[in-house]
Amino acid sequence: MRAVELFYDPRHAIHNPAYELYNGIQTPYAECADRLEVIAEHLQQSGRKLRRPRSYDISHVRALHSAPYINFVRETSARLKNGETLMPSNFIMDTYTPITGRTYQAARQAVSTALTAAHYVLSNHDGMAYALCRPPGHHAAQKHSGGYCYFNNAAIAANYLSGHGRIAILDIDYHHGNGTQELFYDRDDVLYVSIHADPSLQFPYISGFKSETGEGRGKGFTKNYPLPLHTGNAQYFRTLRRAVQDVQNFNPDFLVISAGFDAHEADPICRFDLTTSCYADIGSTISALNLPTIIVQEGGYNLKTLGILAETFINCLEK
Ligand code: Q9C
Ligand code: ZN
Repeated sequence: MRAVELFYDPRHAIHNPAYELYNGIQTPYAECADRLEVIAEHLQQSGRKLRRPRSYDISHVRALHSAPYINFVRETSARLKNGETLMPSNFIMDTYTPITGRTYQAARQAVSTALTAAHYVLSNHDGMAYALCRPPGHHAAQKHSGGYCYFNNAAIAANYLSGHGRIAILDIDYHHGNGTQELFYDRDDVLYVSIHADPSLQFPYISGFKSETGEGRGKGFTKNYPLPLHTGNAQYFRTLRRAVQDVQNFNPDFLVISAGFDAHEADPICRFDLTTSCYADIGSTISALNLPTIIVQEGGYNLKTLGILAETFINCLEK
């Protein structure tokens, strides 16, 4: 049995925008602080210890995100008063990713949580570490962001680990991780494999098609598995087996999982039909790869099911 260390920073809750815009109408913010709170509480109640992450300096963020984009998030946060929300029109590609006075700080802490998990597996090769990150990250690209994300936690952790070996990123969030794909598109030392909803119908719309396979040295090191709406356990699991085969063929030294729970049937903003048992199978399949692995929290929006999904997934990772 390989234990999963959990890293969690309660200060994620300082980023809590009041609304997102959907077709121009203000709707409650789906990527709310309670998402991580219900996961953390559930895991603690089932007897698990949550460890505090350490802080990392800005150089890790600068390694992947452009200075103008980082400055935009920092300066915008700095000039907003408590309770003020700005729906940015520059640098942010949608109306789901507002900035508040505390967004920059929370986004930096989420990066630190992912880096702490990466640091843990560097010194514990048999171990696994789960970064309970919020805000999520996989839609954050070099020069802009969107989809509730600001800095790309998983990509920054992967880039840090890439100083120590070959990295495979497996993204099981319902949405394509356009930011992660873009950041490693021309690299052959970081494989990006994603299973997600057909982007011609679902966010982020612009990427995640099968034809996108990388460029230059990175050709062949991006793999996309778009699936139709209402994909169920059987089709998902068949696809997961293929994705895992890609990971094995690459022969990585470290594995980074971008873990969204939004492909579950009860997710309020997504449209796959996976049941809870599918997350058990995903956990077991990842565990069987037997690699030093970090899990980075991405999406998942049903407050009633998130706790049990995280617990199920972690239990099977440990088997
Ligand atoms: N009102 C992540 O899962 N679309 N981001 C919202 C529903 C945006 C998802 C539309 C989806 C972004 C990390
Ligand atoms: Zn998602």
